[in-house]
Amino acid sequence: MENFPVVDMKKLDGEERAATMGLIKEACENWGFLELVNHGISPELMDEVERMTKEHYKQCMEQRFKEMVEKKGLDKVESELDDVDWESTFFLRHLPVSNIADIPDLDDSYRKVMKEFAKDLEKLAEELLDLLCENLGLEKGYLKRVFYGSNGPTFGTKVSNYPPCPKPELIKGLRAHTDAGGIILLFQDDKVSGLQLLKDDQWIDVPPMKHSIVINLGDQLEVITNGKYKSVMHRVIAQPDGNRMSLASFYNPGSDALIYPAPELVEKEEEKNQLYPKFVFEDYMKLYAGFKFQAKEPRFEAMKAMESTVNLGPIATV
Ligand SMILES: O=C(O)CCC(=O)C(=O)O
Ligand SMILES: [Fe+2]
Repeated sequence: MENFPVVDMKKLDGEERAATMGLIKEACENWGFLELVNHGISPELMDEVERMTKEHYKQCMEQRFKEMVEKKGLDKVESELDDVDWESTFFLRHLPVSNIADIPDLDDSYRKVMKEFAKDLEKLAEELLDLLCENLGLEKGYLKRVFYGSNGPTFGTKVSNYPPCPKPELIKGLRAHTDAGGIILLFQDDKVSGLQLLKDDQWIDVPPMKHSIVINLGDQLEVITNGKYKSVMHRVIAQPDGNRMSLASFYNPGSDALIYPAPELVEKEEEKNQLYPKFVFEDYMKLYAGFKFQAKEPRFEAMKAMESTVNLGPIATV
């Protein structure tokens, strides 16, 4: 089997640039996932983020998780559950407006480190969008502009812990889904594994690797690239031993951004019979909220049906 694509971003600066761009292209076309090393985010900062996230879990989240498990009887289930995930999470929003100051239980040093980490991730996300543009033959800045809408992109981090699970065959850490948004940057535990992606009908482990950032593509990039790149199903398997930490940062379009296939990527003969819809991102998110753990195709179909009843084009004045 082919190896999971690992991209050394340092090579983008030297004579291996073309080969590295080729690797990114291949990963986007065939995996929807890739793992970045030498991505420019300092290993010391990542170590701080990890240390503080694990400490915060112990101090503020673990007890709450155990009480939830007890209350719902999750440790005693006898058959597979498809409506619950074995995870403990909280969400930090960075853009358009940060909510870090409003999240209870975070100490000031953790807030400061997370802000710094988010700034670096935002920069990396935008750099990656331009690499994608280059590979797709789109003008530099195209994806960033599409995501901008009128208030800039939406960007946030889901901080998760997947505690040891006594029944991993019956409860998933996180059920299979594709991500709704744009580009996702994941800082995952380097010791406890669990993330898997679906490739050619097989679940494949995303290998833990110290100080790497795992990238995957969301539904919006599938629409904008007219299916040249696809969002890929993934899930987290809970482990019987060890607590897995992950920080998934979602760089998404702004709520009023208009999403549709880039005209350069639509073949002439496809124009009448477009595969993908045109919609406002927040409408997609409203739909996704209820159907996250289902296939994306019906979501695209529902947006198409909406498109035929709403005119998203310029308003005719004559
Ligand atoms: O925790 C992970 O590794 C993945 C999380 C994820 O896929 C998500 O939150 O959408
Ligand atoms: Fe996801």
